[in-house]
Amino acid sequence: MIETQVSRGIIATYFEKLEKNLELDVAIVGGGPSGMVAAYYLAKAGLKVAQFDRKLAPGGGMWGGAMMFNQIIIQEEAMDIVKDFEINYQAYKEGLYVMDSVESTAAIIYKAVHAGATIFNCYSVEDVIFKNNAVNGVVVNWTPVLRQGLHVDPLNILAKIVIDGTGHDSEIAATVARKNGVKLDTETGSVIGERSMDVKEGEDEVVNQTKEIYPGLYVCGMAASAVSGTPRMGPIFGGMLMSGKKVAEEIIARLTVKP
Ligand code: 48H
Repeated sequence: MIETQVSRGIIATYFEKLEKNLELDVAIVGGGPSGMVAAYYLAKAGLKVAQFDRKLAPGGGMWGGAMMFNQIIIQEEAMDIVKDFEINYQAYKEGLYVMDSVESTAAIIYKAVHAGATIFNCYSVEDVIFKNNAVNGVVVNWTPVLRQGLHVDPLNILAKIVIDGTGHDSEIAATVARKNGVKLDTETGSVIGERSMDVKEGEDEVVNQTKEIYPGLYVCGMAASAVSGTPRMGPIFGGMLMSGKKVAEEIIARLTVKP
């Protein structure tokens, strides 16, 4: 009966997908623009990558543009990435370009999945796997379970590398430091917290601070700004895209065996 086949098709293939992703090269926490861009380049390089986002729709803060005006600004330096994602754009002024935020977000998600990344939406990463003084994977649970405060234990997913792309809260870096009493690679050894707005410095620093901050744990996007205590930059998204590409390139160089 078609009724059973519809259910069976969904259940069987979903569990196949989940099982295939229990051991990853890279687990990306957060499906904002920086994490999604990283997912695309990592998957394109042939790495096994899955992305976990607590919301129903990944895309983070990109859908809404600024104050729900659904346009975003990107600077010249990031336009090669915009072209990789085949997003339509319009030149504005002084090396700045304007894009539709909904098209941009949809394009990044679509390309990441087509390149081979798997997205698990409605998943919250509540902890990491921490062994031998390194991050070795993520601990996941359903977002609705956590929101309801239900006492349900999580599942574990191993990964050679974990990326914290959780945005302003840099949740994973904060959890690693707090739970394990370890020092991160920041000026204070802990999460410093983002500074107030400075567009130029914020954009430069989000890329500079994209790095491995603890063995096995990288930060990108706003999480990199928050961890390192550099300024926010407002609704300009070039830094997010460049941060995502940078973290992917560093990990590809590390995990890909050269012929
Ligand atoms: C699963 C989680 C968890 C968790 C969070 O904030 P984002 O859009 O991320 P970025 O850093 O790629 O982009 C930042 C940009 O959107 C922005 O806010 C800018 C440029 N602000 C500048 C300014 O001045 O304000 O997305 C993060 C994603 C979200 O989708 C969350 O749902 C998800 O991460 N997330 N997913 N487990 N523990 N924590």
